[in-house]
Amino acid sequence: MNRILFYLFFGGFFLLLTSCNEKVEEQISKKPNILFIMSDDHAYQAISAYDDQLINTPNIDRIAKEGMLFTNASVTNSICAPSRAVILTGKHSHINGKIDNISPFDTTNVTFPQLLQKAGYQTAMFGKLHFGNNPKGFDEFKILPGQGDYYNPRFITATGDTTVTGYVTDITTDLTLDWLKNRRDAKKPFMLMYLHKAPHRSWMPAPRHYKEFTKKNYPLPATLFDDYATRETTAGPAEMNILKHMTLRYDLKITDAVLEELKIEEHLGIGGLNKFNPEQRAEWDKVYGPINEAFKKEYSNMNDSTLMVWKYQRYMQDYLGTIAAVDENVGRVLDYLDNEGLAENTLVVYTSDQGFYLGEHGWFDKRFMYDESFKTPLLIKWPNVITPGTTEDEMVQNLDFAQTFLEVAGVKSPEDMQGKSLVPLLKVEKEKWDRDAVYYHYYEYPAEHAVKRHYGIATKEFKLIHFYYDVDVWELYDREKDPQELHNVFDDSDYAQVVSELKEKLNELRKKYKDSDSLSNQYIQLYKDKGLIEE
Ligand code: SGN
Ligand code: CA
Repeated sequence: MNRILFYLFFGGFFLLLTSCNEKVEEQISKKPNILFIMSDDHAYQAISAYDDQLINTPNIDRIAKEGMLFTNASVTNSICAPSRAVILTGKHSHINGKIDNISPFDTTNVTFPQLLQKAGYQTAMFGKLHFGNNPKGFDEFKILPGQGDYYNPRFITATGDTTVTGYVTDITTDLTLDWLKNRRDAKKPFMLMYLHKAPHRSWMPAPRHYKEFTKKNYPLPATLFDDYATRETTAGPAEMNILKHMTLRYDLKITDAVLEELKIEEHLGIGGLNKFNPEQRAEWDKVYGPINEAFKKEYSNMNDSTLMVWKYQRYMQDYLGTIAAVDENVGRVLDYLDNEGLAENTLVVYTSDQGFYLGEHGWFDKRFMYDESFKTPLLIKWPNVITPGTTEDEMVQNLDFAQTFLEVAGVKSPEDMQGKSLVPLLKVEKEKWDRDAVYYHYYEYPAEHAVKRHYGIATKEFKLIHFYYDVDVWELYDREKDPQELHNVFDDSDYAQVVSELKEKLNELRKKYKDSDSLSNQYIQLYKDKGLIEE
């Protein structure tokens, strides 16, 4: 009797597993739609699915609730246009050639949208690309020129430019929904890139969020007053400290009149404020006027420490204010997919072009291989494939998107793409994921924010970084013991063995990805040729 029960139970369990797997395979074979949502500079610390201390983002969180939250997603080069080039080509910056924001993207590169378009996908892109040229492989695109504007933005289209009155996050979404509603061919699968400018500097929220966010006070990050000990020549010289480098006028919206009265001189202009029409300006002044008045009164009593805290709070109010609109608009698009019955067969990704410092190490901006800018948010939902509410801690990178989307669409990836499809991780039954280290290389120096050139390797336990060009400095972080990366233990004899093993592993990765000192030198020469650095 017991034996019969045993066979019945395990037989049933086996049948259930087989039918689950069949369902997953059936769904995968369906050629799903792909919706790729990316914002610009959106720190994972500012998504409540990761951390709810700063802001509530219920709509972005929905993607994790219905799908998967990646806790170890990183970029290969933490800066805007290079990250986008890596995403589109599936190749590291040193191979696709887009090492920084300065040079235009080489359009002879093959990108995954071109391959999907050839395979019968409809393709469209709306929002920020930041390439210096138009994207290839898209049936339709409306993109912002360069960084684009928060208010009344101009868009580049295949048939000419158009300027739209309003707020960029709302407009990018309107354009996206308009395409889905009116120009999508229901007979074909689609791949849609919906790319927000927000929350990029200079952090200008939508009018409906001015009041709520400027009233808030945020918890101070533990490393706000980092003194950069053990990182004196690398983190130390970076020009992205909130106290020293964040500007009152451009970043924190203190007016010329107030600055003049306080005898504060600043070189950066008024940014997006000059794009307002009179009605928009009036709405802005109603809320930001009193902030200016209060600052005028308080300024003379401030010391470095109180000014740092004041600046941090102002920074967070505006940065997070812009995210509120991103979250609402992501909700609009998800609702549309749900209501039209499209959600069932659509894979949705939410990510950022890189992470961002929200006061950690005293900083704003990104670029470093330290966690807050190296890691990036990643949430994916794919009904009937991903088990809702899953958390995934394997090491994945923006390098992996191209091959993931190609596999999802049943298209073979070109041999020279360098990532790895995430599909095995997305399936209910995980196949083996044999990556235990990732590679990183940042180039844009000398340049704004003064973050030195560096490359490195990260495993779950350690991070080894080499800063070069005008320094020759190695750093090692014990990620488990020192998650805030405050103690460079490269010279600590206890870690000698780790250093030697990681150096070897780093060399292997550099070989595998075809990076080398001679390539680094060629990219330095490029800066010399362009007159960006002196011979
Ligand atoms: C602008 C910003 C920088 C930022 C870069 C790159 N300065 O130059 O703070 O690091 O963009 O950002 S600003 O004065 O123009 O706002 S990226 O996301 O496009 O790479
Ligand atoms: Ca960016």
